[in-house]
Amino acid sequence: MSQRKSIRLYTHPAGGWDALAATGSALARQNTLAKGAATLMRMNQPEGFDCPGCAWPDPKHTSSFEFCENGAKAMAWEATSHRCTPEFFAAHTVSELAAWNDYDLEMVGRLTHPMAYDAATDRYRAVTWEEAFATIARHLDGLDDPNRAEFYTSGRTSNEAAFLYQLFVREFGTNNFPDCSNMCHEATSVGLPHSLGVGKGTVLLEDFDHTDCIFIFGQNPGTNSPRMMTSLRNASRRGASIVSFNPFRERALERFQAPQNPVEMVTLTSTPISGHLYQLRVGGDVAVLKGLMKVLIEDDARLRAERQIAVLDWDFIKGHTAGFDALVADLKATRWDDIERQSGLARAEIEEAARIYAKAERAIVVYGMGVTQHRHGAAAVQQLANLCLLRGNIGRVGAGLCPVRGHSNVQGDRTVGITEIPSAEFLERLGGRFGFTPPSAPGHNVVTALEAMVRGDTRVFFAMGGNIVAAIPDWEVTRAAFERLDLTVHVSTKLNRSHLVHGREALILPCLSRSEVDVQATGPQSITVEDSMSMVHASAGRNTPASEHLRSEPAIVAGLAKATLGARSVVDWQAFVDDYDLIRDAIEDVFPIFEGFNARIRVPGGFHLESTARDRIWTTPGGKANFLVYDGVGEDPTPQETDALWLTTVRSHDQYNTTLYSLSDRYRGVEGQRDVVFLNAADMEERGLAAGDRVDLVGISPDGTERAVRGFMVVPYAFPKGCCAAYYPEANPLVPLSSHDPMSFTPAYKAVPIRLVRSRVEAEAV
Ligand SMILES: Nc1nc2c(c(=O)[nH]1)N[C@H]1C(S)=C(S)[C@@H](COP(=O)(O)OP(=O)(O)OC[C@H]3O[C@@H](n4cnc5c(=O)[nH]c(N)nc54)[C@H](O)[C@@H]3O)O[C@H]1N2
Ligand SMILES: Nc1nc2c(c(=O)[nH]1)N[C@H]1C(S)=C(S)[C@@H](COP(=O)(O)OP(=O)(O)OC[C@H]3O[C@@H](n4cnc5c(=O)[nH]c(N)nc54)[C@H](O)[C@@H]3O)O[C@H]1N2
Ligand SMILES: [Mo]
Repeated sequence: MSQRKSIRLYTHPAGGWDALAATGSALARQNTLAKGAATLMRMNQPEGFDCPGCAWPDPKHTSSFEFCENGAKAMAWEATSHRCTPEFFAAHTVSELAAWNDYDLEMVGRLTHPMAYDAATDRYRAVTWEEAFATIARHLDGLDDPNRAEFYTSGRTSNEAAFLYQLFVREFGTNNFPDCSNMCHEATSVGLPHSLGVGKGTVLLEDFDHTDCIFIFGQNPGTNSPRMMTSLRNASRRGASIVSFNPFRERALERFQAPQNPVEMVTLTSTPISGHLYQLRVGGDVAVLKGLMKVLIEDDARLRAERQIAVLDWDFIKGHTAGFDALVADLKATRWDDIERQSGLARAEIEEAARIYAKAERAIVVYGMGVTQHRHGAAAVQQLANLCLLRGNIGRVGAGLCPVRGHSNVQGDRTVGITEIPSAEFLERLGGRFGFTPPSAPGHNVVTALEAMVRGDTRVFFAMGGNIVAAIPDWEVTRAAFERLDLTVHVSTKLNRSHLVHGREALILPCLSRSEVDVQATGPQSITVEDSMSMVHASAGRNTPASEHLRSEPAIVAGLAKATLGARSVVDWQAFVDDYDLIRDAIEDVFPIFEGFNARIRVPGGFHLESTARDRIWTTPGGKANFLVYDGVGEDPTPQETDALWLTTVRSHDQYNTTLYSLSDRYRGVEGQRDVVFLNAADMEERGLAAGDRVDLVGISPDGTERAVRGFMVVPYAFPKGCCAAYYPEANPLVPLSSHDPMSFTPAYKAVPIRLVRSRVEAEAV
């Protein structure tokens, strides 16, 4: 579909009437107006289903309807009346569909039948579930080593499905669990335990009602977790300071008109959100953090000497932490010149921000992909923890560290065992509960799985949800690797790129979505999810399934396990499918933190999974919270070539990861197109570029391989000098697979060195 193109400055606050209008048109596009409205009212209600959008918590899942534009879009996208049927597949070859854009692919609608690729006709054709399972079993059975199969998970999968999935995969014999979280908050899961003993956040939603100050690094709440705007708006109105660090002046960080608030809506007023919005350079976070801490430490020394006033929380530092002296030594050795150059901010700006932080009795530090998706994402997360620890801002009401997770159950999937590096204790409990010996060798994450595929070691790729082919870096090599596989299988709700870049044999298995009723032998089932703040609650859909042929994800895992393992299996798979309570009992047996699981999810709002750091119990080897040193201030901002720019890749307001709700990005003023690059005026002038010019983005290659995306339109934007931005996933071919964090293996999606080269396409008037 072509959509009207334009570029214009957006002058309204975030939210407001435009959000309501956008919701209406999203529902209309999916043809779900009547059903859509009813479905919306059941979302995030005690008896309803969990929003399939982001992982931000709901006010106890007990309150009345909370409007969220992007939640509504996610729901409309699932509850669409469009269908992707066997007739559709019969009418289009896969080669033809491969030329469609991602928006048009998903707009076809919900998948209705299991489909298998037929090489003779280059089409997908309908097959029965039994045929599909038999095909997978044949391939898995034929492997000389179970580690030649990869089992991907995307974070919408429920705890119940994820638990069964990891059980099957481990009984089959591998720990190869590439997971969307490897591209997302892995830097948190891997970096934070060294600091705090836990790899999760330490705040609850109510902490936002008690905090004096919120620092937000590299996260765009107005788009990616819009319900967070309620907390930010309330905090701002209470007088709490909100400070953000982002190369974009994201509109929702500036001001927000609450669609729930009749006065703001009618009077067209709005609430300012971030009193201080610092436009740091791409990759400038560590430099800023070191600058902030340097100021705190220097102010503390000075004020204690002059007036006996402490800026640091000395009781906390002495009683709870280790590594303070090494941190101070490193900060003393860090030069302001380097901090200013790398961060793009003036010393005075960093001092101003540090003093806001120091004045706040209770502070929350929030962060997202702008911090994690870097070559040293995990180490950067540890610097955020340092900042909290200096003032004892962990384990107190109104204070703490708040990583904002992505997919609605990405955190839960990890909690119930989707991990390529399982602990010995977990494996022992799992094996003990079921009576088998799970494999203990570490498996693959997304990057190492792709490397194994590129080497030719992998034969089978199975995906529980997601669209990995579009989400990963370095498309030219990684896509070729998918095409060399013997079998690719995707459990999906919509047609996407991963079905079209496929192995010799390929299957699409259509599953129920969260808003649909899931009826098994003992009646309608509910599933559970864990949000960003470790609250676990039940979710039960009510809509009629998009097709009678759909199966639930737990039923699909069970079908797969029965076909593959047969009588070899020690698990009664059918019993689990008949009654999901039994899956939850098994989860509780393996993970003691789920004690009383079935009873506790029947309480509206669910329950909180305990976090030791929140209670100031440090489960690190030394029993203390650790200050950790980051060597340097971040990567060199001018890699070799003088005309290099740091490219960051971001989400538009109208996409959910690789799913595009439209081709527009309202708050950044871009309509009907996504092949654009945001660039500041000075960088344009230096390169002789004008608005509307077409350029190729060419990667500055670490390995001699040319990586480029072509014909992107230059959009002038107030962006820091030496940096530019383009959309994910269009810019993914530019990210080298080798460019990832050595600790967490997170690809450096937010720092890609590139050059701009004028395209051989004509400029357009804008
Ligand atoms: N509607 C909607 N909701 C979503 C998603 C979606 O795509 N659409 N995706 C879900 C998922 S899986 C995730 S992980 C989250 C993602 O949510 P976010 O973490 O908000 O992800 P991004 O939009 O990729 O980037 C966040 C911000 O980082 C800024 N940024 C870029 N580079 C840097 C940098 O070097 N430093 C700093 N400080 N900032 C930088 C960008 O300008 C952007 O504002 O949202 C989840 N929710
Ligand atoms: N350049 C760049 N690349 C990035 C990022 C970035 O910021 N920049 N962000 C990264 C991040 S944070 C993430 S999380 C990944 C996302 O990677 P993925 O999680 O793999 O991708 P999604 O786009 O969320 O997956 C969309 C597909 O999920 C399927 N789906 C939707 N709902 C369900 C369901 O209920 N069940 C099942 N089985 N399938 C369902 C649909 O078929 C849909 O097409 O991308 C990463 N890639
Ligand atoms: Mo994510």
